[in-house]
Amino acid sequence: MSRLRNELKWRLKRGETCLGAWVHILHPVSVRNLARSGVDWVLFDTEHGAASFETLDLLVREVCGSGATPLIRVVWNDMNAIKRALDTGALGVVVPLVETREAAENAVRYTRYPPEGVRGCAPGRPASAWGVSTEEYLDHVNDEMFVAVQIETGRAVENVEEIVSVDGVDATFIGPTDLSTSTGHRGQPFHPEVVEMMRRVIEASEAAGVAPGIAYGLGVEHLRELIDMGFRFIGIGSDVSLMSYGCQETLRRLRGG
Ligand code: 3PY
Ligand code: MG
Repeated sequence: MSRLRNELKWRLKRGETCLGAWVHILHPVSVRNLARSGVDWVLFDTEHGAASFETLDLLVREVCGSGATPLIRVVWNDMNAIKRALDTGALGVVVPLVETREAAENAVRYTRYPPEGVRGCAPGRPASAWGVSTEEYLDHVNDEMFVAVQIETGRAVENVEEIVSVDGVDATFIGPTDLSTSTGHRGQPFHPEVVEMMRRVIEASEAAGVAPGIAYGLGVEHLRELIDMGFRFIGIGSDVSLMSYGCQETLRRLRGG
């Protein structure tokens, strides 16, 4: 079996739940430890995050082979943004603000080398990040590629059944902040009307064999509720929030209270 294997993709396909974390601390020691902490995926953010591709080139390889799948959220559903993201060695993308079937089809095409897609071909850097030959990378990467589309507007919810029907879409990934803001509930990411929209996305995704995902929850109890609602591709926090949580919990237990 190739070292280039995307456990996240195959586990979600089997109906499992996969938990991951966002990277804010752009340092190899922090990224390496996060990737080896037991999370199923690690997400670097180039939509709202500060990382440049020069930095990501060094950090993504800390995740390759760790057991966690390295993902990048791209700034936009753009062929060049996706090409540059995947050239770091990331084995999947999270695409923001996908609203139509056509946008989802494009996102998938941008991630695949021809003939399946239109990704420009220069496999040297991503193959080296994984420690495999360019031949091995080319042989496996189209099949191992993971694509999550963010559902975060009313229009996207209206079109969700069409969006999840696109071959190659592995997961939906609700952005509660954008979804609530764009539907008149700014500051209330889990307003009951927003939660109703989330339920529709979960149902449509599962019916199409796509994993329903969500970017974040509001703490451990709430994350448990989100799992019980049916989400299976879930952000449990960031390196920063998890470090704070670990510190606060440890101190609480030692000091009581
Ligand atoms: C959102 O909430 O809109 C996101 O994209 C993830 O935080
Ligand atoms: Mg968003």
